[in-house]
Amino acid sequence: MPPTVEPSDNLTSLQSHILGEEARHPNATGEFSWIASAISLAGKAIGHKVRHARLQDVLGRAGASNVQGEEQQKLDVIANTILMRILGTRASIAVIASEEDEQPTILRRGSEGGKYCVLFDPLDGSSNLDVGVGVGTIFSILRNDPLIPDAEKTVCQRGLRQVAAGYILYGSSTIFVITTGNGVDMFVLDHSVGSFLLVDRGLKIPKSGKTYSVNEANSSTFPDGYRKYLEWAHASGYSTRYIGSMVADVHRTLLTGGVFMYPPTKKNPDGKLRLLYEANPMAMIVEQAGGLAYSGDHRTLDVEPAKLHQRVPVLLGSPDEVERVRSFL
Ligand code: AHM
Ligand code: MG
Repeated sequence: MPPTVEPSDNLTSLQSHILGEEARHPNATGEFSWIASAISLAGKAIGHKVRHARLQDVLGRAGASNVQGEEQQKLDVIANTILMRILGTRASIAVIASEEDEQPTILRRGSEGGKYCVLFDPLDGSSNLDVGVGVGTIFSILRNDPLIPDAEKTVCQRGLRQVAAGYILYGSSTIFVITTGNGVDMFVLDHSVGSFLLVDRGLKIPKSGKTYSVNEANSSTFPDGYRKYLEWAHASGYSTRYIGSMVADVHRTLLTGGVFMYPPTKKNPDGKLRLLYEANPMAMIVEQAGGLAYSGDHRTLDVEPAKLHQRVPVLLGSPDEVERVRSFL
């Protein structure tokens, strides 16, 4: 008897899903799906490196610091190179900007067909790599404004203007989460077929959830309101979960509810996380899933960026829980 394909078998790949979405827009050129396929290919290549890190001796420090004074891991550099190389081949990308590079890279001008800017953190949470904890790639896609000659100014757009955003989590499975402004879809890498396959469409974050995720060791230097919230959460039967890897912490919050935060601290008075390639893409995903995301008093997606590596405080998650934290601030 020939093998059967059950209706429940998952056969929708990321590629076909994006092509299908594009086909619904009469003016779509297919360029966006080329970018999504580049990011998915880079995700597979980076995921492979992450899984084999211990075997291939690519764990540990690269011996250099990035522009933000943070020590680069060998895999930060490898992941950055993989993304740069693969995205560099896509004809519609004008500018790419990475957490690891001081300045954005101009690939081509608007007059040469450059329509999009891609911003990314190639390997977020990389200090966790040596101990086998989940890490991730975060990306944000913006339209290129051909009238702005300066690359840094071109990428300094408010999060509301993102065309798409997402992350890849290299955890116990490799998970690709993306939004193009029409809900949030989740894919899992099936190594046997080599594709990210659709596992959830129109993902919704739970409205509430009794979990908070924050580096509580910094709490003595948090602004008062956060400390009061934590006291309230302790007294109200909340649990704490903190991996210290934003992609993994946000992914858990998205699926099971609760709140994730990186408040201002004495060491990082503006917060630690970067607006353009960490806070904004995560805020778009969380909002598209029905959650909320704030940076200080402002909705994160409303913050006007002043520079590429700008940091902002982050508070995101289930709507009820984010509002609760805000009521203390
Ligand atoms: P990175 O981009 O240098 O990896 O730093 C960002 C990471 C996030 O993944 C995580 O949320 C945060 O730093 C953890 O910081 P801390 O160790 O201060 O709690
Ligand atoms: Mg990061």
